[in-house]
Amino acid sequence: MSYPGRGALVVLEGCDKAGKTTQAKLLYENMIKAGIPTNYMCFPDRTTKIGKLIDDYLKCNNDIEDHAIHLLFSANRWENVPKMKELLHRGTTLVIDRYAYSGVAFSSAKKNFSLDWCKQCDIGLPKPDLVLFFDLNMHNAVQRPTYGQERYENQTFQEKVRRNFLLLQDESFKVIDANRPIEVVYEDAKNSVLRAIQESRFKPLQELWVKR
Ligand code: DGP
Repeated sequence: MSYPGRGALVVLEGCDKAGKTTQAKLLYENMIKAGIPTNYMCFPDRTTKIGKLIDDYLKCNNDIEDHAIHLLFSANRWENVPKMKELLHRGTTLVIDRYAYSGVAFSSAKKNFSLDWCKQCDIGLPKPDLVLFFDLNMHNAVQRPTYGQERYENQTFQEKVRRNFLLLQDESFKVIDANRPIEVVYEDAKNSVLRAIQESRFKPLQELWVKR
């Protein structure tokens, strides 16, 4: 199958344990099976030098000042931009598990961090064509295996994160009810992704949070 034009930039967002990674992998595997050139990526990308610092921070093996860790998460996205652009312009759709919306929603849930300040370092990143926001009831989230193992996984914090995600909604957002069975959630996600692939093919890639 030949796919003219560019690939779509699809981002999966949500609070911890909302099922993003499961859905991102399902989307990736099924797009490949359908012959649609697709790559899976995730942020934080824990494989780079910056990513390793972030990994240690999340596992509470180190402490990094709040502004500094915010900038490191952003740097971890920027260091992957050349690869992302190359793939998109080659016609590959990117399915990305978390992006700058997590950056802003998590950091601005901390004391004295405004949404606006948190956005600054991610302005100009490639803008997603579609953001799937997986909305999971907190009561269901805390029941999921391994909940609570990493730094931000506590209910009060996650409730603030959820509110922040909803404040970041723009025209690319689709809210998905993640409380339903995996297959039902997947159908919803897949249909939106297929539409985004069709619609973004001949549209120029935009920049995130740039005011024109
Ligand atoms: P995950 O690997 O998807 O479980 O994400 C790891 C954790 O890091 C999760 O609690 C969400 C958080 N996180 C992801 N991106 C960012 C970011 O850019 N900034 C901050 N402060 N936290 C983030």
